[in-house]
Amino acid sequence: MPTALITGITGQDGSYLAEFLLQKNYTVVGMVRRTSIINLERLEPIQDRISLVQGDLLDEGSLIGVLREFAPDEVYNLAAMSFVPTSWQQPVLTGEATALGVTRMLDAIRLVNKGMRFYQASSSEMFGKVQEVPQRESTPFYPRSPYGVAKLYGHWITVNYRESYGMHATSGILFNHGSPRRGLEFVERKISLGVAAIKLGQLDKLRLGNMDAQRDLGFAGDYVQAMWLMLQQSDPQDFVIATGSTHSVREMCAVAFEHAGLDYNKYVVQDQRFYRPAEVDLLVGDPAKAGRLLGWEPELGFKELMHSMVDSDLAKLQSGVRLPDLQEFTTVRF
Ligand code: NAP
Ligand code: F7E
Repeated sequence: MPTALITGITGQDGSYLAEFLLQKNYTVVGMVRRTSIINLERLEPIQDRISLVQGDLLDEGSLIGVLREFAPDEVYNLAAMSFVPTSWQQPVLTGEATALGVTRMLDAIRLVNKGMRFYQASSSEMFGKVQEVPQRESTPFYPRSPYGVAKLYGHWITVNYRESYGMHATSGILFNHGSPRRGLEFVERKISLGVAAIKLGQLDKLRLGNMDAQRDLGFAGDYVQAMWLMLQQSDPQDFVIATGSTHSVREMCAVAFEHAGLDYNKYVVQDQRFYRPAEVDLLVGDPAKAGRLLGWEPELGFKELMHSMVDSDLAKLQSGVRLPDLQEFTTVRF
């Protein structure tokens, strides 16, 4: 059975991808960085079926060691500093992990065994100030944050290693995707958790930034399947993965609050602290190439996703699961 190495396995996508590959009978190895508190919450249901190994995208020697020890057939590079606002506060760290980290992994593969297949988690943030609507594989890039710039470097170095060394290296340009496992700071999760907390009388107001921004939002569980499909192609190519529809942050609020029987106008407060130095106003992808060549299409729709996230957060809060102090969570700028 093939072996897959997943960097970023402790993150949202890493946990869904690990589950998906286990179902396909892969041996799954996850690379985790050293932290003072062990953070394997998303992996709890599958922890005894995967191997975890320490490594960090900032340290090429650790990557070479992991590749030598486990000899994976496929490497999924999902690790990154992935939160856009932090990329303005820590632009150099973002460049080290999200940009140069990709080169470190590609170069480690080149040195150990360039026959390993490589997936790079690229992002619709590379389109930034969009040059075309909808965005497709041929749309010119115009990133609007240090994160977007770092991802663009990761994208081009993946293309470059493919063309320079004949490696099976693929860049998946994924549009926003969430789930009940989404980090609390990303807008759709901040909304679902806020709705649940307000419904249960644990929070008065939800503080948000720009509610006019529009995003093409799908379900992470659907998107990890596209990652795997890309690595099964005989010819490595880049793909846009998206739903093809877009929704404003205001619409996300309307759908989520309404699901809990609430009117968002009474609870949402716009707060300048959550606005960004440069915004990405509109993202909407064209997944036609993925449909045609991979046979991929998303299953869970926007409303169903928002509803499932609200239901999950209601259940978590009702069962007494400890989440960060809610007032702090909605006012600290992240
Ligand atoms: P996430 O939940 O933030 O997970 C990021 C992962 O990267 C975590 O496991 C984190 O480890 C790890 N990581 C960060 N820095 C690292 C380093 N220096 N060395 C090793 N591991 C490191 O992100 P996600 O939503 O699952 O996204 C997965 C990937 O897809 C990311 O590259 C993201 O930029 C990209 N992407 C995401 C979306 C989306 O909408 N979700 C869309 C397009 C692209 P810790 O647990 O230790 O922090
Ligand atoms: O913001 C607006 C904000 O932080 C979405 C990452 O997974 O997807 C994600 O990046 C929009 C922006 O995601 C708040 O201004 C309003 O326009 O949820 P987000 P993102 O920046 O689109 C891409 C594809 C990735 O690759 C990234 O890794 O929502 N917004 N009010 C807010 N956003 C946040 N976070 N918090 C607010 O209060």
